[in-house]
Amino acid sequence: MTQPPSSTPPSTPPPGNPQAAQQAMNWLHTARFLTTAAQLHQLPALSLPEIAFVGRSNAGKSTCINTLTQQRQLAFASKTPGRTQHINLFEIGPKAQADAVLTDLPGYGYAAVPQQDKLRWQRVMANYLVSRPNLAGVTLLCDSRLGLTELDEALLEIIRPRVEQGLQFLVLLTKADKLNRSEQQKALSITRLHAGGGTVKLFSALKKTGVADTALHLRQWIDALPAPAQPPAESTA
Ligand SMILES: Nc1nc2c(ncn2[C@@H]2O[C@H](COP(=O)(O)OP(=O)(O)OP(=O)(O)O)[C@@H](O)[C@H]2O)c(=O)[nH]1
Ligand SMILES: [Mg+2]
Repeated sequence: MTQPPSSTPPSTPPPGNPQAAQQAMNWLHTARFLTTAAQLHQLPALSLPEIAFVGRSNAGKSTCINTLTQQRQLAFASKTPGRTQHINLFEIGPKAQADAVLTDLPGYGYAAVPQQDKLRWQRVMANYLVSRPNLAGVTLLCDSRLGLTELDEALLEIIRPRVEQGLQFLVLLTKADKLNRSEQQKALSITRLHAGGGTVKLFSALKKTGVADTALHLRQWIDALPAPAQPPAESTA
C-alpha cells in the first residue's frame, strides 16, 4: 500500500461555497467498507445511489477515494498497477441511515494482463456501467499526463445512453501535481473537448488539488436525486 509522497498546502482556490464543501468533506469522511465482490453477479442489489470510480489501471482511483474520504487505507492503493482486483463498495452517510455508496473498480488497460483477461474485464465493466440499476454517477479518472485514452473514450461511449437519461459523470485529471500550470490548463482544455461538454477537474491527492471541489460535486449529485419513495404511512384508523 503506497500513498503519494507527503502533502503540501492546497494549490487550487477553495470552491465557491466553502461551508457546503466542508459539509461534503465531512459526509465523505463517514465512509466505511460495505462489501467486496470478485464478480458482478456477487454485488448485492442496493437501493442506495452508487458512485463508481473507474479508469485505467494506476490512474489513482483508490488513492482518490482515500483522499476524498480522508482515510489512509480505506481503498487499497499501490504503485503496482492492477492492485484493485475486486469491486469494493463503501457506504457513506450517518451509520443508521447511509445515503450513498462509493465503488472502487479494478482498472483497465494494464499492459501486463493477458489479452483474454483484459477483454473479460472490459466486458464486466461495460455490463456494470450499463446494468447496475442504482448507478447514479460515474467518476472517470485519468492520469493528467495521458489524458483520455482510447479505452476511456470507449467507456464514455458505453455510458452515453445513460448520461442522456440522467446518469451523472465527471472526469478527474489525476496526479495534477506532475504538471506545471500551463500543462494543467492544456490538459483541461483538451480533455473538456474530448469529454463532450462533461465536467472535467484537475485532481491531486498529493497537493489536495480539486478535493473539496470534487466532494461538493458528488454531494450535489446525491442531493439532486429524487427523494426515495417513503413506505406508506400506517393507518391509525
Ligand atoms: N504524484 C501523485 N501520485 C499519485 C496521485 N494519486 C495516486 N498516485 C500514485 O499512483 C499510484 C496508483 O494509485 P492507485 O490509487 O493505486 O491507482 P488505481 O487507479 O486504484 O490502480 P488500480 O487499482 O491498479 O486500477 C500509487 O503509487 C499512488 O501513490 C497523485 O495525486 N499524485
Ligand atoms: Mg485501485
